[in-house]
Amino acid sequence: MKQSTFFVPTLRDTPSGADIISHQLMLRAGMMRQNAAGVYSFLPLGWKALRKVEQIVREEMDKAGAQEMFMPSIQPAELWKESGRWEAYGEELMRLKDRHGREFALGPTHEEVITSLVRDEVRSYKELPKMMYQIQTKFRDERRPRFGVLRGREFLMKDCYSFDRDFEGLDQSYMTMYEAYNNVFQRLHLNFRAVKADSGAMGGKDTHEFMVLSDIGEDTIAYSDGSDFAANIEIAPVNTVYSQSGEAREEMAKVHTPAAGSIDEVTAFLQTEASRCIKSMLFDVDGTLTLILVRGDHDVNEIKVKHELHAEHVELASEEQTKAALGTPPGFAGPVSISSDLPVHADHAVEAVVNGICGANEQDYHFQHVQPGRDFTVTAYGDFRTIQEGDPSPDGKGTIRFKEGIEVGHVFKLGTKYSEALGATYLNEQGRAAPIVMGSYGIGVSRTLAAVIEQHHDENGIVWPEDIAPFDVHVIAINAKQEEQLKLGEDIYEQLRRAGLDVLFDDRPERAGVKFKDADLIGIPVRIQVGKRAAEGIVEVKNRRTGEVRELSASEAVAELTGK
Ligand code: 9G3
Repeated sequence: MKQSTFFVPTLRDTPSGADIISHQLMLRAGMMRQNAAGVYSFLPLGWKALRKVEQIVREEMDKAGAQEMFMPSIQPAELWKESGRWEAYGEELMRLKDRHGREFALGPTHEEVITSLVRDEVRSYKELPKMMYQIQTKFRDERRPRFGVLRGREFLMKDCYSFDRDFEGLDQSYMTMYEAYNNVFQRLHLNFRAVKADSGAMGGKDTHEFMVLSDIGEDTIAYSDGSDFAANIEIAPVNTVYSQSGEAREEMAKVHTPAAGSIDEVTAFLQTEASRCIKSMLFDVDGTLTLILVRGDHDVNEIKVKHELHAEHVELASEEQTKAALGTPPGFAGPVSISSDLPVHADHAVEAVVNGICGANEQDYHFQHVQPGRDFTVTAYGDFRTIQEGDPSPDGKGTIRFKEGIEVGHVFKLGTKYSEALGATYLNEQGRAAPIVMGSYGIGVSRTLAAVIEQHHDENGIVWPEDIAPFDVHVIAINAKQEEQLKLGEDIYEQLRRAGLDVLFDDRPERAGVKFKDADLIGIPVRIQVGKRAAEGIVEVKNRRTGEVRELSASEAVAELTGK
């Protein structure tokens, strides 16, 4: 490809509104342009890079035995009504009507479509297991699209679905995909972790997210510095064993704490520490008001509340609900002398509190020297708090550290949630109808491309790993107005292309500085610079990552790059 014709509008300056490096560089290197918030065009250079990522994903899916197919983005609302998700999803689900007024969804994912396909076509256990995937545009109407394609409203996803006779089969499919994902992200030279995650609305039990470590990641990973434990902090389990202090237990006493509604205010006012406080928060748990207690230096984890209490819906009660149930604003809520039909669930750390402090369910009052079990009852203890840095790792090895991550992949064991909702059954060996057992596996392909740039750039621009660089070699005629430089550059360009390499040739009559800045932005790993010594047939071979420059004859350079 000659740059005199290539459509690659590079930018000198950082565009406003691009806050992260991958977004900035994808715009500055002329890889993409925004059409609307969260909606992008991939220009030729960006599209080439995107297809290289896609190709690695495709190769690993095919190797894993998945069959590529392609499903529509326009999905009949009926399917989403059958699965119950038409109502469940709000404004994020993009909807449209056809000319006859029929309702459709613009596909954010394809469980409904593929399950209805399999329902209609798969009859017998002999046809299972099956694994199908597609690489397709998804639509999700994010309220605040940002960070370029990292959180867009139209993006490229590889979504794969497995269909098995039973859960052992699903375990096998899941492991196969899990390994394929490791291969994909290793081949993309990404520093990533597979972390235990929350299946959220998808149901099912096992699920892992593949996280690219990055400070701008929106997810937080809790990982151990002494083992390979890693989990999304949303679900990272805490199994710390707490020791009780040996101090003498004193009688509970009410104390006036004027306008001290927060833990910081109470600990400052009473000159005590947060670990002696008991934080009481009222939640609506599937319609039942429930008091959740955690130690003052810990945070309630709502996803854990949902799991521990096997609830579908968990939401912090409103101030009115708290006043009605406990007769006090949230800042002074507590578990002492409350109506017995209000369940109290406490995090394990609360059980070890001695002479604790909690709200007295009265404006401006707390209790001191409170003893769980003696002064209030706990319906049940459980793991309700978010893990913290410094906690012991749940596997007993090492200490927990936090790291931000970009979720580039997510694998789910769906079980029979969709096959039962849509009636996708098969006749088992006893001739009886049984629901197909499913898994679903996603990779954000355009998001992954951005993640590669997040991890592979320097102050001058992108530094592509060899395997996914949009071109193999960048040839530059430094002064294209100089006949022998342009001619030698063209010869090298043609020889490399004939050898099957993907070559970008900068034949533009631009100043050297412009050419080098563009080349650094675009980030092709190997560069051949044809300059002053062209007349002697000598060129410079430059390594974009290390900056190393070597002088070689044109033929040596070509031989080295073509391996001949
Ligand atoms: C929706 C909307 C947004 C969504 C979903 C549905 C995320 C939704 C989860 C998944 C699960 C897996 C197959 C590939 C791997 C991920 N956001 N999810 O289901 F209607 Cl608006 O997409 N799907």
